[in-house]
Amino acid sequence: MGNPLYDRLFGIHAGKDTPFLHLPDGQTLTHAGFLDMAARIANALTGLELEPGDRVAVQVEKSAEALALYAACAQAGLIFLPLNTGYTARELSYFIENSGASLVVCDAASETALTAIAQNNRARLETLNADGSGSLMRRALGMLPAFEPANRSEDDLAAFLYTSGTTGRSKGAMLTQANLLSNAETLVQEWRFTDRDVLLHALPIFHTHGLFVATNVILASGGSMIFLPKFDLDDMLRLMPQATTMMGVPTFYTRLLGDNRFIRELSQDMRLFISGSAPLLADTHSEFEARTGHRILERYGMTETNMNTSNPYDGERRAGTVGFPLPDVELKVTDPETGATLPDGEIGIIEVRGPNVFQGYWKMPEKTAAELREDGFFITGDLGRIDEDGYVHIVGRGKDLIISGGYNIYPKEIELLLDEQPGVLESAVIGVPHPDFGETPVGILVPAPGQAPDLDAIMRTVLGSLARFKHPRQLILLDELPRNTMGKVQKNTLRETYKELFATA
Ligand code: MCA
Ligand code: AMP
Repeated sequence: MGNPLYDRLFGIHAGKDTPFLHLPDGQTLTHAGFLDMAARIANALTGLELEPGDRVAVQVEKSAEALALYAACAQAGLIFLPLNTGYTARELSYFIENSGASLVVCDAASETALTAIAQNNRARLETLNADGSGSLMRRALGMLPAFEPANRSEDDLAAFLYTSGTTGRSKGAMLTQANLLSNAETLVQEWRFTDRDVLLHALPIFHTHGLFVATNVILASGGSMIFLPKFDLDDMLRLMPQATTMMGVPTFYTRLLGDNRFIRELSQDMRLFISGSAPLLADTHSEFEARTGHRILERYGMTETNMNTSNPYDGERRAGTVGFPLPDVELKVTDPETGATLPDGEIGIIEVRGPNVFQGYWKMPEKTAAELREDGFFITGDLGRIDEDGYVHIVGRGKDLIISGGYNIYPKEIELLLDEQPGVLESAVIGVPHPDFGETPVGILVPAPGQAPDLDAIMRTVLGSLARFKHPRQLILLDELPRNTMGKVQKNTLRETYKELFATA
């Protein structure tokens, strides 16, 4: 039967001594060397009695070994569940429990905090550190560098990615091998990737963008990556002349443009800059073109769907739009009330269908039914329109979501925590414009009658409970929240009131 994901992304490189990862220490790992590492890890995983279909929850720093763990899971038929390194133990506990993970892999620094959580959920725990050390690699190094891939079909699950929900509970998006493969292979074609490409990779590898878009495209095309632990301006400027392509969130582009050392010559050997995960301002697009001569190619995707649309490689890359639906992806704009398809030009909710669309949320049939129609269309919650030339414009969000530096934050999750704090009657969390992160959350608190909530103490609680990127940059006390006649909080009014809060930050 085979294992399409392994065979088409990884196995195709067996025996190749061509570079795959250019690492921060100056070393280069070849495709063959990477596959050896992956096979050893796959042997270690099966040695831990994991079986195809088991979930492996992974919260580790970005490294070659971390990526090889992803390959090993594909090879052994395990479901890979990457987790943001910023998540606190409180957040992780939910993911481990909800997914029913059989194995937790974490940095040694989190071992103490996570051991009890793993034990409570009858999961094993292994460590993997940023430098490749830890118990998992100790096991792997004693193993053979060969592993017969587990038999899997394209319909088998390959990964769970948790996405926050409007109710505050995260949902595990179930992605099959076919979801990942179809998108990777389409993007290679659309963006003309070849084995000569060198991708400047500074994104985290626990999200769709850095893992499935960037890494899978390079795997499918046979190119290589300059694999940086994180976005660092000095590294980006130093290494760009060695790259041919870059993928980033808009913050990457605004930070590059904000530095005078980012001069045209640095990008003269680059053939393509791609942006996504959050709206790229048309101003950033034109400023980037003026500085470098390159027109950034913007595309649009989601955790549940991988990539949906892209501006064209050859045709006009239109600033402020996300381009056209990808081949095999159907996209329509519908009336939020009735679900009826709207004529081009009208604003409504974007819905998508295609081989890229996920299978539903793990163990959440009601939430799946609410967002994934029986006919296969996924209701994205993004507001958009299709212009007269077929370009898709995202004009806003029908869902209450804040995107900060490419990370999604659901206000409800923060509100639930704020509402529990002493002296707080209720709260509303809104996103306001931020020059570096695009948007940032601000918490508005209404004191309970006669109470004066201690904002510093509340911030300390937030600090220990939620990942850093979710922290409201400011807490504000207000006597009451603006409401409409139905009693619904008017977040638009609040956003308008506080839109200048970080205007010059
Ligand atoms: C880090 N911090 C953040 C963020 N990142 N706060 C808010 N929003 C963020 N995105 C915290 C840090 O912990 C730090 O805390 C402080 O803010 C400032 O850190 P700084 O050094 O400025 O940040 P950084 O480490 O340079 O990171 C910024 C970043 C990074 C480079 C924009 O967040 C990033 O790589 N974002 C990419 C996210 C991504 O891959 N999204 C794709 C999702 P302290 O103040 O305590 O020091 S996938 C997706 O959306 C779909 C599928 C799609 O279409 O792609
Ligand atoms: P996530 O749940 O992290 O996968 O984030 C997906 C969301 O990011 C989408 O539903 C959009 O709201 C947003 N998004 C992704 N790419 C773009 C883009 N190019 N322009 C505007 N919003 C985007």
